[in-house]
Amino acid sequence: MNVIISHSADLDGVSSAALLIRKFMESGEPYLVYLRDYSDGEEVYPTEITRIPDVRVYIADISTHLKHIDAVVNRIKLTKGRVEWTDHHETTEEIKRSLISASVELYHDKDSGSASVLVEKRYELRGEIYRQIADAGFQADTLKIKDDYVRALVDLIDYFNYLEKRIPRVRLERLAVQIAIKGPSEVVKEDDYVELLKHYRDLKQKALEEVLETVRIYDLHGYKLAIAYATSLVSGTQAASKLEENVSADLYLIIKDEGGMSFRRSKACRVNLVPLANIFGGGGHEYAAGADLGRTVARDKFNRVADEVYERIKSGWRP
Ligand SMILES: [Mn+2]
Repeated sequence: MNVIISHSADLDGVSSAALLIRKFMESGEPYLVYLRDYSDGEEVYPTEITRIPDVRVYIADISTHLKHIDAVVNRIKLTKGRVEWTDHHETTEEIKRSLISASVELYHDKDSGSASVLVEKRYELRGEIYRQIADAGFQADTLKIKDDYVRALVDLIDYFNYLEKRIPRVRLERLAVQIAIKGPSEVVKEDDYVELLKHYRDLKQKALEEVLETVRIYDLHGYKLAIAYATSLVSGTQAASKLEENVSADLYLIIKDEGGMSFRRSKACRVNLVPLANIFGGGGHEYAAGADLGRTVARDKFNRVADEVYERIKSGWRP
């Protein structure tokens, strides 16, 4: 039995899974597919794999620099078969050694741009569809998107991740299978995906408009601070750029429904945002920082939460 574990959160992970699925479809070998994210903890490596006799596990686009790497290594040691791990995220020599001591066959290159091109190379996958799948993952991960179907897949995957924060991720796994069968440029022409994409882009548009409807302006020791609300349909970065483009202020803060906070500043502003994020246990860069409020925020509670957050920043920070 072949088991594929790949990253659920982005197109590179889904593409890496699709490449391996296509390989097993062509050879007629049975396979299982699990799409996983870092928030799944040790379930990144499902425990049921350790019960499959004579298994061959293919991990792709999952960073080995995992918080729960020790638990994952323990599960790998209990696995009755081979484990091959293909990835491009930064890691440490210590982690590499511990994987090798668990007999993992590691194929790692942090400069490859994407895991999908590494999977294509490692398993010598040749053909136009393989090439297109690997290239879609590469375009998405290197942020050099040139094809509309790649942009469509990135949006669909964002939407499915919004709907499937926890395992199992059946929409994402089905999409990986469909990409494997039809190729990325054809799959986005399917009626159901065309409809879903249109629906998601409408929702996203509305979510971005909501950012502007909720904005509240405060005076923070002489700096103009704009705080606005966003749902998890949009990223903190997307919401913050919408705010910066439409509202003139020095400092910007997005508070997400799930409690995430994104701090940004205007181009002219020199305030270091890290100390502001530190107040809420977060951090980041001088020009862009993040934190977590530690609780969810309903739309109708936002005004009160924004006032409280402002008071905490005002008393916790001096220019
Ligand atoms: Mn990747």
